[in-house]
Amino acid sequence: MSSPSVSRRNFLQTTGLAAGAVALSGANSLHVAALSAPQATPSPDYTLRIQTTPVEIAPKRIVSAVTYNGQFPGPLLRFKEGRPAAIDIHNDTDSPEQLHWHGQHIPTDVDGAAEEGTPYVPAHGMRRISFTPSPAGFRFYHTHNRAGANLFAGQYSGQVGPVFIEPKSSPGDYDREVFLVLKEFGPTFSRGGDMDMNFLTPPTRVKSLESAGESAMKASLAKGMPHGFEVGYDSFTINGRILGHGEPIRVKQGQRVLFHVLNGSATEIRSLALPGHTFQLIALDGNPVPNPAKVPVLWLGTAERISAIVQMNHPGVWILGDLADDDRHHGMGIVVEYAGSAGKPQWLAPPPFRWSYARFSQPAAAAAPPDETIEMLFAKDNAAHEGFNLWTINGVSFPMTEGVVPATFHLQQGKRYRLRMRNSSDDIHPIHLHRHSFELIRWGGVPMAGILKDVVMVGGYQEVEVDFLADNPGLTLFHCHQQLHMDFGFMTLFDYV
Ligand SMILES: [Cu+2]
Repeated sequence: MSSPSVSRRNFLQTTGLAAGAVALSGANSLHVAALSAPQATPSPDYTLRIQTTPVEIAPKRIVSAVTYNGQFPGPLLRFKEGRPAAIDIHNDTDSPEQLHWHGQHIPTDVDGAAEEGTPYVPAHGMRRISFTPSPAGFRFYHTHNRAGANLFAGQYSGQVGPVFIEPKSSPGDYDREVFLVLKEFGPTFSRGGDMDMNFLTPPTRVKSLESAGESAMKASLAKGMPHGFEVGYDSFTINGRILGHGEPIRVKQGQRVLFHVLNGSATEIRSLALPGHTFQLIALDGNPVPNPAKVPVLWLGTAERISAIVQMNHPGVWILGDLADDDRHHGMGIVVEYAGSAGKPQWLAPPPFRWSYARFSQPAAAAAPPDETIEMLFAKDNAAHEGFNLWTINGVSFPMTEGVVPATFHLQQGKRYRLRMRNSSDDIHPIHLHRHSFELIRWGGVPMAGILKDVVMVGGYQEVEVDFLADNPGLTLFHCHQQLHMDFGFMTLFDYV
């Protein structure tokens, strides 16, 4: 996506052709044709090619990355809700790959997670996959390989691309759509030094979780352990370009611009503000929220998406950028330029603001009781695995095998489950459930309803409750989306019994 603005594509002709061919040939002749000419398959809706390519993030600043189709971000894939689609995934690299369709309710053989049993796309091989895209909204695709200590692998590289599944009917109260993918490059390991990530509301913590986490950390440091590894970056980009080196978003006064923002980071939580403007947030993780509300700042954990409309009513040349000065100075921003305005792009820090999903919830929410509640305690064992923090759910670290292991939690189809997640670490964890969406029930002590997501930030020493309906049988992966956390134990599996 060299330009942040993307026009609609017409990709429907291929599926139409395939359906026509079946109707004309009849069952018997189709069977014979399939046996005698297996190469005569219809063309796919999309072809993705995983390859190592140079990515120019600014003039003469080129990084080598594993990309989709030689570009970063990967191409925007538009699907129609409920219309089957076929995608050819070619892997031109030397390593088997997994392509995960994040946020979609699809079967395990195409979801793109080895832990669920999805076949790999072999090195120098290909897989054609077919599924019916669902649910409608802003989704994305990314690699699901474990990176471990390899900062060229997994989501540290360039394997991230946006997906938009068009709803059967669209409200469409906007003039144009702009997709933004936030992503860092140039990762390096560092030791500890937690960044200040105190932006969630309420700032209070659950005492018992805090004392458990703090005493575990103290005991580890007292034994002479260093802080576990963290990851930092030298380059920050929106749509693959460092601030000031990509095409500006050119707007006109009075326009309503719908931004679809994806945090494509492997590890970082990101923020975004546009001086003099507010965001009317209409969807979280692609799902319309019950209460579209105006906010001055967007916050997104890894893999979270926000769709928000900005009324362009403050002419000038502005930086739409991250609140962290250092990250913005190193590129995390994009210029918004009004027609008729000129000059150096301006940044103004927004007033202090705390993030809460509650703003977008149904008021006076009271969730129906679930059929069953599953308790989960998240904990960190500082630097316990070769200098990396080891993560546990209920005391168990997920094995680092990238294969199928027995599931820990067993579901019955049709039941509604509540996950009560308790975080005894000071890190914020963007928690992701595959192949299902969940509803936020309680977050930081506040009850809520009507917000459907597939990633939720669980604050340091906080508790979060979400409900989901077990309606998509098969192995289902649950993990923290922070690559360093998921790679070092922070995963578990559900199955259906
Ligand atoms: Cu985490």
